[in-house]
Amino acid sequence: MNTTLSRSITLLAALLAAGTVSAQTTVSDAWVRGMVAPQRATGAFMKITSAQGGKLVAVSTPAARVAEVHEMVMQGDVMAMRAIESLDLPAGQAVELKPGGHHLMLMAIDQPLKAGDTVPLTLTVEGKDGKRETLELKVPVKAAGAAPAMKSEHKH
Ligand SMILES: [Cu+2]
Repeated sequence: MNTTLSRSITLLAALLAAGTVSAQTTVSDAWVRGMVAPQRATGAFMKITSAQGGKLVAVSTPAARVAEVHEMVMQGDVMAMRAIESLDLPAGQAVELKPGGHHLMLMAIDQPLKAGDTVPLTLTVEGKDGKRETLELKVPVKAAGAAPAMKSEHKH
């Protein structure tokens, strides 16, 4: 058995025994877009469901020096993205982070992320009661696809 996996299982068992896993929030279909040089930033996408409702307040990863929650907004005729303080997670409703919409932005990446890599991501979700829940994810990197919003354009 893979040692990292067995260590995770041991940790999970310890957490369950301690009763600290609430499983309030679940994440599915998570992926990170693979990067093409000279990119130093990319996006992470997933579906997040909070059983009781709350908000995503923080994201971090050892793979990037900066990680933010972003939204897409129209600025005049141009779609732009900007960081937001938190992302609302209505109770029992899957919130989809996807290209062209809300996403997690990973920036200042020193080591390009390529298809086949796995990126550890930590999400912090604050419940309506103010309690914070931490989700540790292992997110697969998929090949860089066509996503106009994430590409930088060079005009000559
Ligand atoms: Cu972004």
